[in-house]
Amino acid sequence: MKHKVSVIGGAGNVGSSAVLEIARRDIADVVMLDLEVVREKTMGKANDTSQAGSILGYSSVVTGTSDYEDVKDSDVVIITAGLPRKPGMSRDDLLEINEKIITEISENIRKYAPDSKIIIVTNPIDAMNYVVHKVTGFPNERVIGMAGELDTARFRDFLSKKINVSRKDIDVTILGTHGDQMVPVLEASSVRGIGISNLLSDEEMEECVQKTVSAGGDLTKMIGTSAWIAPGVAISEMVASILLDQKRVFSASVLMTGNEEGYGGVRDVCIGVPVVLGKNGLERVLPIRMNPGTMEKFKASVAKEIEKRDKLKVFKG
Ligand code: TXD
Repeated sequence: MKHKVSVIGGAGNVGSSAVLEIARRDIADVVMLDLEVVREKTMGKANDTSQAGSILGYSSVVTGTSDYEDVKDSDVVIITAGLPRKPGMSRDDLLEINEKIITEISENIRKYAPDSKIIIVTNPIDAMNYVVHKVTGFPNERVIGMAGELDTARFRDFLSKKINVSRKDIDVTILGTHGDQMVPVLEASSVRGIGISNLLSDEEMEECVQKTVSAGGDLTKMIGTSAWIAPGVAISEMVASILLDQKRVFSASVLMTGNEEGYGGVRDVCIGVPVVLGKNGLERVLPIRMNPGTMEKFKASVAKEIEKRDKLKVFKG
């Protein structure tokens, strides 16, 4: 049976990039949903993606719509709707406006695709993930946030350039909030199992960490809006792992319950941790033995995210 994936905010930059990446893997039919006012544009982008399939040889059916009826029976719903950052803005500047948008979308997903798994991408991602959880009431396994996969991709890129080895052979994990207080875990970063501290000085590692932390803002300055190519690819990898039950490991944002091993009992906040994604969505949070310094940074990152969560309408009630 062919799978179905819907992308809410599909006519936007990240949405349409994700749609193309999912379609070209031929793993699902894809529905692009966006606002009524951009319905023509959404349908045009869907046609464009469909026509690319004639050249690339994929048969995924891609449709554009502004009607939630078309989202029915989706296996996975991706949310990329909302405002992106403009140069100089922080991700947190988007909190209030995007909470409204995400609340409305979550209500629609609950109504039209109650059995779907949701990947939330809209910033500030961990807080928006919390909103989706609360509004849909879906179990933890079925609501996952994408940001860590993008951050790890950036970290791997910077490390590969510094060490001068292929990105493919670099493994890293990033914990915490998607933002200035993300926590790249140096003791869990390696080139084919060789810890990066064997290959780089402390200063060089720190330089790669700093570049990773500022990568999103740097790109926003250069492009004039936030990035979409790597985000679209990252989303499609997560979707593939779920639909094909690949059980691949990602840094991703999940609602912590306090029972996950190794994270100091963090609960009722969404935060980035290493996870396994398979047919059930979130299958497992992997434990990680952090150095004391990393644990301190992780706790600071969680504290920062809790401040954000506390500002949400959905939390304050
Ligand atoms: O790693 C990550 N998580 C991120 C997240 C990486 C890159 C971008 N990140 C965030 O994704 C970014 O900060 C934004 O919050 C979202 C979407 O970014 P994008 O660059 O795609 O923004 P666009 O191009 O403005 O697209 C947003 C689309 C646009 O087509 C709007 O019409 C639509 O969202 N939109 C809606 N669709 C449906 N329903 C509602 N209510 C709605 N409101 C806006």
